[in-house]
Amino acid sequence: DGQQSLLLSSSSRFSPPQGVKLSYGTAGFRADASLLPSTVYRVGILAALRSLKTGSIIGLMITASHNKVSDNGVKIADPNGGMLSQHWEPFADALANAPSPQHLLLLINEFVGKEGILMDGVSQAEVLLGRDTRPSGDALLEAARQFHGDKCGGLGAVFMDMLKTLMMLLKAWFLKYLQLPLWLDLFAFSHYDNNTVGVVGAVATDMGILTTPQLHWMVRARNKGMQASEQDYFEQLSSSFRCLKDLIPAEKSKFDGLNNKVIVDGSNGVGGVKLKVLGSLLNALVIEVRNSSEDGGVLNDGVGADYVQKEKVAPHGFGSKDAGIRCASLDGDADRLVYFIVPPESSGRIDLVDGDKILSLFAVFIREQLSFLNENEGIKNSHQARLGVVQTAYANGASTNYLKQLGLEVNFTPTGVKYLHEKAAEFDIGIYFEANGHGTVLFSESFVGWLETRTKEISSGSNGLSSGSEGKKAALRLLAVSKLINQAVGDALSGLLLVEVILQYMGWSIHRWNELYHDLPSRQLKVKVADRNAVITANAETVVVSPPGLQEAINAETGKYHQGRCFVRPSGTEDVVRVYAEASTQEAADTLANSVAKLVD
Ligand code: 16G
Ligand code: ZN
Repeated sequence: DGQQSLLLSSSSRFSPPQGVKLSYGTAGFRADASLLPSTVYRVGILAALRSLKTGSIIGLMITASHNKVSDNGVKIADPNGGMLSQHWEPFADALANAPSPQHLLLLINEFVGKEGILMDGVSQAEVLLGRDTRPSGDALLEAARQFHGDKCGGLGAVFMDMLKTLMMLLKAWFLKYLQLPLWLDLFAFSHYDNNTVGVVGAVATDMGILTTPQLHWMVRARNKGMQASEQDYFEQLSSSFRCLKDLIPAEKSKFDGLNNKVIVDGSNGVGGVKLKVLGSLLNALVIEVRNSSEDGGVLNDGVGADYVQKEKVAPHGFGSKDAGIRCASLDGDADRLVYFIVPPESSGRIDLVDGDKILSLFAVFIREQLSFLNENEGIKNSHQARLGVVQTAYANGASTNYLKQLGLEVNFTPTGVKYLHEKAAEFDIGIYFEANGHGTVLFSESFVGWLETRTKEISSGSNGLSSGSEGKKAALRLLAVSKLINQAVGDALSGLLLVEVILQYMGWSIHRWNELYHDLPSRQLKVKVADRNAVITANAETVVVSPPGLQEAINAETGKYHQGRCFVRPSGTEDVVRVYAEASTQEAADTLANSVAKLVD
């Protein structure tokens, strides 16, 4: 009938791709952009439902990070700015793969019932939309918006129509086959009869072109009742950077001209543009951006943090002219950051200063500040902050040794930000980084509250901390770090500012930083297999539990190498099994990786 055809026509504009099984995966849905309109449309529904369920603002980001420019993707930011609750991922998968509009409607209703999502005519879903610079982003954003009203419209017309249709259809089916009118009454059908009264309203606000961490930051800030425009983001980062800069002891800041300049590869994406804005707000640091999206290069093509970290070569636009200068690289959506040093001769190879080393730098600095706090008379009986670091199996073994030797608690989780973030949130200060450059420093609310009280007492002179003492400065510095570094998700822009100000504080060159420890040689390979999910791992992906016998075979190979370490895991973003090997020489790491790759094949 009429309702049915309305529904069919609206969904047929966004029918799911044939023969493709979509999975929410490690970082949302990703695929060739041409396959994604239906997925983004459906994630639009998911975001609205998530907003209703949590009574909070939800983020929807359209990006495929470091993937090639023809790909795109979509992921959700939860109310606290973190990743979508893992408990909703199966629903996301089911939605994306629903073969027909009828299936889609049934799924939604079943889920709404199961989750007890309130559709009371009062609650309103609110979703912030962001996208990176990919050419497909604009059209995909429109697909997401189909379910929401725009800011002025208030109620999402299509969302409303769709739900109305959905309810009608279901009502008919349920009455006919299942005789469940009571259950349906829970959804207060009468409200749907009038177009002007919505049982559900969904408002989507387009925040424009953003880095992924900017959108996560905004969602978090909005839900905390704070100012959350892009300008607020820049203000908060730049003012906390200035605060940290002003707290550098005079005797420590011994700089030559080179040391206040960093050259940044923007991966031909969104990060470079934003970094230019941020840089213009800072006096104490010169940021030269190359490979910004407006420079005309192809996104992630021979540029960007993923390329630099995996290939260990300089990105396009960098060469021996940059030898000795501090260089950094962002990925396509600016949630990853690595540093590197270009060698004097154009050998191509670079010295990579990866996520593990960024973590180590942060750990050294924060540990020092905590020891200043603890040494200080005035706060003897107070909070002993728990500092923890979180890594994955990809962390270079030398970094783990270094951190342990500093006396730090090192924890391991599977690959993927959601796992690391969750673990880091257990500490007063939790630092997490993946070797690939994604990471941040999380401060517990109670510790931030404690720092706030302390620093206020300090400024009113009412406690034992003498003004100008190292204890006071340490408290102020940690508070500034908690404002500078993104609390929602790893953020290359805030990470870069923190690295820069710590280097200035330490008076360290990038070379000095790089000497904290020496990476063990490593090799990564990928193996195409019939079914990558046949490989099942445990212990933060360090052990294969299935297929049987594989781990024993890997152990036997690894045992042949001095300082050998090796693991395999199915990729969450590509249809491959990944192999990682480490050993005392590059040649040994290469051979180990190759022989284990054969075992997997
Ligand atoms: C995604 C993850 C990243 C992880 C990578 C692993 C997020 C936001 N990103 O990019 O953390 O390192 O996937 O990819 O979670 P893989 O499973 O293909 O090795
Ligand atoms: Zn990314």
